[in-house]
Amino acid sequence: MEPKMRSTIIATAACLALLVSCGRPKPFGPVPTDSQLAWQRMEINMFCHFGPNTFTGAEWGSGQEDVEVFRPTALDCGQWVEVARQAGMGGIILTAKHHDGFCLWPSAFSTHTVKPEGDVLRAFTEACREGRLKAGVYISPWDRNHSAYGTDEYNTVFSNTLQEVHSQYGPFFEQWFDGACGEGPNGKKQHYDWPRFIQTVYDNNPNCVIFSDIGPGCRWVGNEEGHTGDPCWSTLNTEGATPSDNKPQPSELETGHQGGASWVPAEVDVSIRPGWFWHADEHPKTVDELMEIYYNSVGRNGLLLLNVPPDTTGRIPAEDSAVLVAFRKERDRIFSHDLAEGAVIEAYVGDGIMSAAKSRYPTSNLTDTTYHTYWMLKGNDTSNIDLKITLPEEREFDLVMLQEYIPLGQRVAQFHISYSFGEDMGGAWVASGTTIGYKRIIRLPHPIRTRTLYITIDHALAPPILNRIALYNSKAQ
Ligand code: FUL
Repeated sequence: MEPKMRSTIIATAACLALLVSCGRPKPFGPVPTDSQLAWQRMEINMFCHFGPNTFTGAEWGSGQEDVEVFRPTALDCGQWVEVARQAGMGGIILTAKHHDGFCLWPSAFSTHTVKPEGDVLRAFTEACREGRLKAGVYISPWDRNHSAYGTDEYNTVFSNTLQEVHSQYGPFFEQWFDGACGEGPNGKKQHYDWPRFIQTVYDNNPNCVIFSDIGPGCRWVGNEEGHTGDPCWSTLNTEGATPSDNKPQPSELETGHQGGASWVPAEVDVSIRPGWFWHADEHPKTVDELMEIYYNSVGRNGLLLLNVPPDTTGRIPAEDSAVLVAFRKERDRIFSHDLAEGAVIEAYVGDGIMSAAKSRYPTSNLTDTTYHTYWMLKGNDTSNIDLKITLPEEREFDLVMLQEYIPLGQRVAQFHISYSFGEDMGGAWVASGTTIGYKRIIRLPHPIRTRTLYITIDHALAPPILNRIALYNSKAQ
C-alpha cells in the first residue's frame, strides 16, 4: 500500500475512534479492564484440586508426604478439558501447588515435586491449548514443606516459583492466591510480600486476572458455599488492606463496597463435592443444588468457579461429569428461549404521573444480543425510572434477567419489578432487587402471565446504563 494512502486510512480510523469515544457516556467510578471484562463474561470456570491429598484423603497435607504417594494411574488432562467444555465452561484453574508445597511441575525451587517425566502442569497447559480452553493456575503461598517458609528468604523463593511457572508454562488467564497462611518450621508466620508476588505475575503477563482475598483482578466472595452477597458490588475499597491477614470482613467481601475505589469483582469458589480434593466416600452435588448455586453466583453478579476434583486415576469421575452435563442441559433448556423477544420497551421517568422520557440510546438495545449496545436516558435521572416492556402477546415466565453495561461502571442500587394483569390495569409488584452489575437473574416468587412488565429503577448511583433484559420460563420444555 502507498504510504500516503496508509496514513490517510490511519487518520480516518483515528477520527472515527475519536468520534465514537466522544459520543460514549462517561464511565462512572472504577470500571473493569479488558481482561476483567473478558473474565466476567466467562461466567463459569472449573477448578481442579489435584495433588498428594487426592491419594492420602487429606484436605490440607502436612508437606511431609512421600512424593511417591502422588501416582495417577491414567492421567488424562484432555478429559478434564472435554468435561469442562461439555459443561459450558471456558477455563480451568489447576492447583499446581497446594499448602503441602508439592509442585505438579518439576520446580527448580523445591525438592517436593513431580519428576520431570510426570509434569502434570505441562500436560494440563497443553491439553487446554489443544482444546482451546483457557488455563489458570493456583499456586499456594502457604508451603508446609519448604524449609525457608517463615523467613524473608521464602518471599524470594515464592517469587522465583511464580516467575518460573508464568514464564515457562503461561500465559495463564488467572492466577489464584489462596488466603491460607500458617507457621513455618521456625514457628513463625510468614509475612508475604504481596506487592512483589503480584508484580512478578504482571511482569510475565499483564493481562492475567489475579485472584486473592482482595484482588487486584478479582476477589474472594467471603464464603465457600456458592453465593455472593446481596447486594453484590464489583467495587471494593482495598486501600490499607492485604490478603489473608488484613482483609475486609467476609460479609464485606460478599457484598463489596458501594462506591468502592477499585473494580474487584467477586469470584464464587465452591466445590461440587463436600471436599476440595477427591475422596472415595464423597459424592457430587445434584443438578438442583448446582442450579441454586448458579442463580446465587452468576445470577448475582459473580463468576462461578466450580471445583471438580480428579480422582486417583487422574480423571474426573463419571458421576461428576454426568452431573455437569445435566447442569449444562438444564441451563440450556431454561435460557435458550428468551421470552422478551419481539418486545417493545418504553422508558418513563418521574414520581406519580409518569412522563415518557427521551432515550440517548434506544431501548431496542435491551433486547438485542449484542453485548456492546446499551440503553441510556438522555437526562441525568437516577431514580424512579420505569422500563415498560410490552410483549407481542401474553407470555408466562418466572425469571427476569438484567444486565448493566459494566464497561461504563456499576450503577443500579435498587430496583423492582411489577406487571399488569390486563390492558391499562396498572402494575402489581412482584419482586425487588438491589444491585444488577454484570448479570442479575431474579427468580419471581411465582410464574406470571402477562403482556406488560415494568422494571423500575428506584435508585442508581449515576444514570443507569443497561444492555440486556431477558425473560425466561424455568418450567419450559
Ligand atoms: C483455601 C484452601 O485452604 C483450601 O484448601 C482450598 O484450596 C480453597 C479453594 O482455598 O484457601
